[in-house]
Amino acid sequence: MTTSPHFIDLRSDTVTRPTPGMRRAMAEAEVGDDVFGDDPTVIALEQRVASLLGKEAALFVPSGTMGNFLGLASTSERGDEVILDRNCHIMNYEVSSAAALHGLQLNALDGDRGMLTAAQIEPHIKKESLHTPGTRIVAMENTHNRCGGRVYPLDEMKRVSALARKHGVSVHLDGARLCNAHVASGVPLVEYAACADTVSMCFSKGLGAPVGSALVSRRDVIDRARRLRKRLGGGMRQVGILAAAALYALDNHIGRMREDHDHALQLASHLEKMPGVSLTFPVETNIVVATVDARHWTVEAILGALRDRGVLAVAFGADRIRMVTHLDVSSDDIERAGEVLSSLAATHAG
Ligand code: TLP
Repeated sequence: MTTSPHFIDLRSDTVTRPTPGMRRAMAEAEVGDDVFGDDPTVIALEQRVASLLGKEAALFVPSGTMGNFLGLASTSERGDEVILDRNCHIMNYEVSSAAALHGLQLNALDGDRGMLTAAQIEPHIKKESLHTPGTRIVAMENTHNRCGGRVYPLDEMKRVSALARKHGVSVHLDGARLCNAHVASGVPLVEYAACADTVSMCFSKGLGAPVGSALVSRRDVIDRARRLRKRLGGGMRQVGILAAAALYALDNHIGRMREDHDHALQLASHLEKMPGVSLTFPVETNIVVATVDARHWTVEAILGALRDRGVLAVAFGADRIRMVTHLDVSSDDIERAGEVLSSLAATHAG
């Protein structure tokens, strides 16, 4: 679907278009063939992200999906088991890549709004035996997309990490929106990253770059991931043009996420006032998920009514809608979206 500029596009924070400053940085980027290892802008980005997260090395990859896959595949063997939350992105939206491409068994547990605790995980950790797969990885997601952009409490992440280390299990962090977590909680990125062996972080979500994610880890893991990336056809050539956008985003777009979080709270306060609509989760960052009561609305009807009034959102399960704020949504847009929600509420009152 092509969206005309007058739409307020809350479908995802992936929809942002590069700003003029970002486009300039891309146009001016020094580039080289990154498969030969000679793209200076990619090298600068990888060093920057590694140091931002306090790890030895990083790898620029085309997507968060590939970052997650490489994080898992580079720290496991076929037939190993991964423990994760049932609602996480890896379980729900990555086309079973871990199973289909690397033969991993995913053991999904029911987290509390997306959060698994160490106490909950421990009884599920298996030692490899004649009969059982070995648990090789525990995966966490921060912020948690399906659970409304929830921030993983750092203390629990530390406990999960300590448990995993005790059992010789690796930890993967899907940090597609880790910067949102950092801005909302004030926890330094390095502290989150210290809880994990591999971290995937996206530039193409709240950070506002058009493409790209990074996987960060130890040098030997990243060397392995680089080879697997090539196998998947993800070795890119003069990709410094995209790395420049990511560097620009890291320089300019982290602090401003506060605005997105405020905007999400404003949207939530309007949604709460709508008859037959309730917030599914408290809003902590830039994602708002609301449950639609079938006695008042269908998800299709509410999305259609919003679209007719210039606001785009997405279905998020049978009875839920999701709105995501980002840098292409201004305070004026939020005000207008609020008016649209209020007018829909008035139409449906009583
Ligand atoms: N999430 C997308 C959709 O796939 C649902 C979105 O619109 O939110 N981890 C998390 C937590 C994500 O939310 C996403 C994308 C990814 C990984 C995958 O990133 P991409 O789309 O770059 O492969």
